[in-house]
Amino acid sequence: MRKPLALFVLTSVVTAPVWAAPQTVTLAVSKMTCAACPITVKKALSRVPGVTEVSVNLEKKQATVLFDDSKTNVQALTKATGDAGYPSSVAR
Ligand SMILES: [Cu+2]
Repeated sequence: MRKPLALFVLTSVVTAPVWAAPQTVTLAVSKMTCAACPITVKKALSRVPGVTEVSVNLEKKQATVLFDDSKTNVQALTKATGDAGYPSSVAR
C-alpha cells in the first residue's frame, strides 16, 4: 500500500525538474461555453507530459499553459484540447 505514494512523489519530481526550460503559451479555446468546460480542458492539458501548470479563463475562453519545451510543444497542447473536444489555437 505504500508503493503508489512513493511512485506519486517520484513522478512529481520527474515532471518538474529545476533545469527545465519553462515556456508559457496562451491558447484560445473557442468552444468553452459553460463552467464544466474549463475543467475538461484543464484536465486534457495537464495530462500532456511536460506540462507543469494550467490555468483556464472561461470569460476570455483562454487557457494559459506552462510547459517544458524539451518535453512538449504548442502543437501537442492544441492537439490535446482538440482530442478532448475543444479545438484551440495560439491566442494573440
Ligand atoms: Cu461546458
